[in-house]
Amino acid sequence: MMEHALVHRERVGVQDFVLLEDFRSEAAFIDNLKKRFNENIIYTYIGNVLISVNPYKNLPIYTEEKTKLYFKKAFFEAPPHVFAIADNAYRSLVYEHREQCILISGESGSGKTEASKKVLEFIAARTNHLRNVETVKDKLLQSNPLLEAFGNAKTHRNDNSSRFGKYMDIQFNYEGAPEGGHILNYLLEKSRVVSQMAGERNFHIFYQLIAGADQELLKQLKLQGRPEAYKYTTDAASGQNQRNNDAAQFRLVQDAMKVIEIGQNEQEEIFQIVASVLHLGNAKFVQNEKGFAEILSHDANTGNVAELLKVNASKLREVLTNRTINARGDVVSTPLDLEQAQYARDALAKAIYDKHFSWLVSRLNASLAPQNKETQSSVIGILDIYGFEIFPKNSFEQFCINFCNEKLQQLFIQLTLKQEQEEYLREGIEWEPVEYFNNIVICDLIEARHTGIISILDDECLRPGDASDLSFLEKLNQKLEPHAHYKSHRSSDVKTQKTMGRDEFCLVHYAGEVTYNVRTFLEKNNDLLFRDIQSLMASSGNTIVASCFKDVNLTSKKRPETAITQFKNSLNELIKILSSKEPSYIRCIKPNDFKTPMQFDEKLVSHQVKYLGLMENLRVRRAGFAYRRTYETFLERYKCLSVDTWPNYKGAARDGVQKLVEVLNFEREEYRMGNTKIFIRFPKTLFETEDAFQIKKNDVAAIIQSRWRGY
Ligand code: AOV
Ligand code: MG
Repeated sequence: MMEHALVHRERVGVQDFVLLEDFRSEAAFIDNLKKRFNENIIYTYIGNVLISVNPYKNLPIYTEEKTKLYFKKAFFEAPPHVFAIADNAYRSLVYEHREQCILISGESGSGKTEASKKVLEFIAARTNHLRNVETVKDKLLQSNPLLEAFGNAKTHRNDNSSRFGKYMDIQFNYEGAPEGGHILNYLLEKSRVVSQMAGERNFHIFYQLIAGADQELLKQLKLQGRPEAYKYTTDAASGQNQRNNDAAQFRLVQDAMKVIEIGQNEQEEIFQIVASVLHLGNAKFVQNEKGFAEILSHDANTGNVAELLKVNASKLREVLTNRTINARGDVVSTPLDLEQAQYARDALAKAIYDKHFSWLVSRLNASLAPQNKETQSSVIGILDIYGFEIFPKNSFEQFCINFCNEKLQQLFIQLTLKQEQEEYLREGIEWEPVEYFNNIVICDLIEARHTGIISILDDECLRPGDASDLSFLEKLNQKLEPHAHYKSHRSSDVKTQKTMGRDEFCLVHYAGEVTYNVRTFLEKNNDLLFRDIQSLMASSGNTIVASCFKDVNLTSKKRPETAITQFKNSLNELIKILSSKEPSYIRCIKPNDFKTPMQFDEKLVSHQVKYLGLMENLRVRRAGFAYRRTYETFLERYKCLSVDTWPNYKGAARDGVQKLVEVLNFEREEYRMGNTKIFIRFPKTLFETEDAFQIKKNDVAAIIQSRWRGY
């Protein structure tokens, strides 16, 4: 016999948070998530927002059979799923011609990248029957392992952590067949190339190449088959298992390159670049009698770099140990001390890797570009970007990442409220305004022209003379101190005074307080590479390296844009793109810090529920009506509850529903009749209706085979 609705609800919770009796209680919210998690149900809705809790184990919910279950289904017709989001977006695009984007957020390790892959896989399956999609689909799917090899790394939080932000458009033709794709990448964490926290690793590709290359390739790249041999990859201990895995992954990367049509020559050049970065890390400086850095002419490491990148070896040694300055027409060369030379070497390694990563993305884009350029394609965009980060010590990178999250939260607020308002308008129902926290004040604090943190930072970077990280902080303190979302050691609040260092400032983000250490802010924002290093690289015989460095205008007097300004501009571009599309949201939650299944840490989850703004989201959704369905759907389910509509009803669905609510004694304040939908204010009303239905159904169970999955 079917489980009674009430018992079922007790065990697996509600499938949409709007159906929680006590929608203001965070405890009830978390309890619902936990119940479901313990039953291996990782997905739950808040209206049309999908909440996903990382199960840290493979669940049988992505099979071909399950995939098909979501073809052409409305949200409530099947249990909540990332496939439902994907199918919904796909249908809106193809049948209603509204461009779509799927925004995936959540902290590191919460399952964003996995979710984005599921969306892509679903779309591949969904369009399988259409003509000529095979090659495009393969390329789209294979773009993931390729980018992950170069842009992901093992961190404490995630063994496969994305260290770059990614926005990918899938382009469809008029038939709804995928015909291409385009990727935008954001801010690769390039500092990882030269150093990693203890226990973390460099980007996967370094280890994959070392473990997976055959003897011939190793010889050609002058590599030893051990990551410990290289300074940039020594840190993370790697057992034999790890090595086998890296080797296997390397073969997948090579396969992916084939699918993407990256030819033999290009592959060679790519691996030469990866290898040259490893050799560069081992470059040895000695101190000469004058106290300056020197590289001995027989230093094999720089020799290898020069050979692999096809640049002049002695010139390379020279630019790594000297800096030429063009002072009013006079070219002066100054020798570097040891520390400066090491800095120059690391800066070069980071620049080569970072630029080559961007090159790889544009190479992918060339391969993913639609064959038929004539027709206008429409797109579904997928955003998988780094989540909010709060570390014990936060620097420039966290500042950029958290700023990005503020912007996306701002977009989320605007769009969810807007969507809600628009639905009310469409349905002819009066909109009831909702109070909510708008984080625009924090966005302004960071990016406002002339007065925001970014502007102050850029001013300090451009100021000649004694500008330093600390003078930057001083300016922040002077200009921002009274701001409600800014704190420093000078704050009037005694507790803040005591806990904050003299080289720190604190921002009260929407997701919580983060204390940033200003040291290295100027250097990272300036992101300077000495000119002579740059021009040497532009002369490289490796065509990828040459193209990466040559577009930098070496003669221009104008300073290039700072790192944060570039980031800000590309973010604002992104927001523009996203605002022009209809959004769907996937909010990912990490259940524990141990990357382990069946552990639900309530405190950890509670923190994420807060900073993802889920309670606020639910409140907005519930401000009006908890439940809404088209008249047809509602009638279809509940028609057996009135003799007027059962067993045969021929009239308009709206009239049928009107008859039903009269029989069911709905009070005036409990519901509204919109243009196409019924809106029910309280879950209780719906549950009573549903329970009445269940009781009735036991009588008529033999007659109706219900498709309902309302809970
Ligand atoms: P992230 O993208 O959100 O972190 P991932 O998507 O890489 O997180 O997920 C981390 C790991 O959790 C994966 O490698 C899987 O082992 C596991 N996982 C995630 N989702 C699922 C799922 N639906 N089913 C089974 N296992 C899953 V970061 O890129 O670090 O912000 O920066
Ligand atoms: Mg990721």
